[in-house]
Amino acid sequence: MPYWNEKAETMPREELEKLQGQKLRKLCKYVYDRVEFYKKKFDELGIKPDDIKSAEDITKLPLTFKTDLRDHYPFGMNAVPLEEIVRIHASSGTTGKPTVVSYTRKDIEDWTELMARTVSAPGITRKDIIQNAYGYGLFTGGLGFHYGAERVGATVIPISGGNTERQLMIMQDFGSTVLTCTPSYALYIAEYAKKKGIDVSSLSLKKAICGAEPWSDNLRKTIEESLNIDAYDIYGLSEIYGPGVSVECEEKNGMHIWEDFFIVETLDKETYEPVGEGEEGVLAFTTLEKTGIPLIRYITYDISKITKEKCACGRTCCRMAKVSGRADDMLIVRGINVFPSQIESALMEIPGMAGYYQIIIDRDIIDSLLVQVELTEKTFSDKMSVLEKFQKEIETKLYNVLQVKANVELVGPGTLPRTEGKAKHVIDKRTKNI
Ligand code: DLL
Repeated sequence: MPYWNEKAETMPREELEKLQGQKLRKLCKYVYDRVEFYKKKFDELGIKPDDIKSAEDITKLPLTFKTDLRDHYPFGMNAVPLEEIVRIHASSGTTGKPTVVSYTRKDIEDWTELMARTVSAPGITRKDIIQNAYGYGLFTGGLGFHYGAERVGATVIPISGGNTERQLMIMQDFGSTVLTCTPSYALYIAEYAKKKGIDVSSLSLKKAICGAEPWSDNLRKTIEESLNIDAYDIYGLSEIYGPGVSVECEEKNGMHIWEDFFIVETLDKETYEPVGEGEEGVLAFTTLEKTGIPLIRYITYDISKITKEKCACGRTCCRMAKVSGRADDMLIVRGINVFPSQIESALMEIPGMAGYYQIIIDRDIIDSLLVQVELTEKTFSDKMSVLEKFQKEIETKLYNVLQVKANVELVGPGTLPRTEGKAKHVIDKRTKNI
């Protein structure tokens, strides 16, 4: 198994949890002394850093929300003066100001270590040529992968996202063995290759590490088949460095969370009380090593579940299941909770769909849910009566999953928007009517 840091990755759990406790104690003192926001929170709860003795004491600590970062925009939650900050990243939200994250030199060094482990876990080595099609810039994907892949000693092509024609030319000419990009973009690259008549089996490409947005196992299958590769899921968020929080190993059985750097909790999405191991909830992360903007119990809104069972790869850190939705992305349509991920999962089981879809919600007197589904050339050329039957079948399937009626509109190949970054699957027009 290609460990990057065998000692850290296979540490017995007991030792790991002890280490987490020691680091947590140190972190509490660090933030109490340096971050006004946390000092105030600790004081309000009547806790002192010394009250924290072990990793289990984490539940005594305050929660941190994205709004806290926004309220202290851009640098108000930093634990060090700007002279010690060597890099800034930011993630653009749907509204207003971005969420800003500051990194010290130590943070960049730690993130590079995390990304080296992350790149290695799916079996990538210094022999690989990595075409890094995550965006370079304020987004963490490009530079995060770049540093980690270089540390491993792989050959990095810093191509960034976009210009798909050129992506394919470089892939052919340079013999890229690994593609790193969002699953939406991997799907588009596959589609483009097909359109251009490129025989994917003639490429050297073997693997892709895809993340930064939710994707179903069925979409994974489509990407793997259409590019003739293995695709691995990677999870992360800017607030917690960026990519490199967790990744699948070659077992493809959950994403390993690098627990010597983070304490992860699964919390009830309404009460934020801890739920049991294996139960779904919102993930919250505490950063054990960050010095620029350390975060305690940061609520991600991402819904997943955790297992601490040892993986067949030998790694001992816990694994998170694929993100099944976001607590704040849940759509309420006619009073029923609808997760976009449920729609994707159902659609991707249907042969004949191209992999692209869009969910449009509107309100006239009552809410309406429209799902536009893009078809492949082959399916689209079927007779009208066949298409009508197909449309009804999808509507029934969606109703069974969602328990709310969705109208389905079948659209022709190439109709729905493509993306080189994160896809926008949901258009909620109701906000303007309220
Ligand atoms: O997307 C960091 C990243 C870059 C991860 C490249 C993986 C690869 P943000 O832009 O801050 O950071 O967005 C973070 O994206 O809270 C999740 O909702 C979502 N997300 C990230 N990875 C996954 C994944 C980067 N594998 C937000 N599955 C997170 C589902 C994901 N959702």
